[in-house]
Amino acid sequence: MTHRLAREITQAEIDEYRDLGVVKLECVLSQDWINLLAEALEEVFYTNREAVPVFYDSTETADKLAEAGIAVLGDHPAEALGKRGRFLTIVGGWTANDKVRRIALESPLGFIAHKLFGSNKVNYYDDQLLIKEPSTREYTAFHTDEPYYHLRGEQVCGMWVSPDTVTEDSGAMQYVSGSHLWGKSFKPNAFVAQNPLDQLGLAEPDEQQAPLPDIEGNRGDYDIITHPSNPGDVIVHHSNLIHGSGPNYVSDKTRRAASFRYTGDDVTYWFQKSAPPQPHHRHQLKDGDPIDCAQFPIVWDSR
Ligand SMILES: O=C(O)CCC(=O)C(=O)O
Repeated sequence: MTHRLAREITQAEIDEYRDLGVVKLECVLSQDWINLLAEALEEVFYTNREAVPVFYDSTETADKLAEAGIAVLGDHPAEALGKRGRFLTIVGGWTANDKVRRIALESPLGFIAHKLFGSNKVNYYDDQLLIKEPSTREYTAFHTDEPYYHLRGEQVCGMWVSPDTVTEDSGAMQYVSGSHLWGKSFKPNAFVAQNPLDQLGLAEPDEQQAPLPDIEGNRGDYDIITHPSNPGDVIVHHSNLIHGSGPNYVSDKTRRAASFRYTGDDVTYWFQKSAPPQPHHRHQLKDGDPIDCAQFPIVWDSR
């Protein structure tokens, strides 16, 4: 297993991350990490799901919301798909699966965060693992990650990695370019619908947060970057950047992905009441504390 990147990160890529809030680093992960990720996702979703701390069947959630009269995101081509696939999500996979843990803590992802942040120290925060099975209708509604985290600071990113070739049709990630610089904090949403969680009674309201605008319904008004990806690519986004994805319209390919979250020097712990509670987040730190502890291990240190 190589702990080095397959190639150097360029200054242009660092600038792109800072200016747009997202950069796709092509061909940076070696095949052994990609294979390990494919095995890890298979294990956590299909053979050992009971072990993970947080599991959502977002297709089931979408159906429940629709029954309750909530407008779930959808479109005609997605509704016309044949046998319906599921949109499944896990949070905290690294606490339950050794392979996810190895990728999170030992792969070159920590080094990538160090390069993009310009940070001397990098901590691992958590992961979200996502599967859109063949013919999955559900969108991932546009959102930012910041309101789901108990953190303050600029140096927080998600690294989206797939062991599959992901096309526009199979749910490639989409990002609202530059939105990390809007200076706003947005309410978290239910992922399959644009409604804020607090409106659905699923999170505490936070008066500092605004509802997200309807980006999906007004796509022409925004600069949306779509990033199809190949195995070996790592797409890094700022935690305040608005992002989402479409259905998996492909009938014979699962779209598997992991989003690994890292933080840099300027980040401290802050309890966030809007964040859905998660059993593996133990809240032993106080607001303003540095986040170094077993829950958020240091993965890069050049101090
Ligand atoms: O894969 C998706 O559809 C969503 C991923 C995401 O929200 C993230 O990486 O933070």
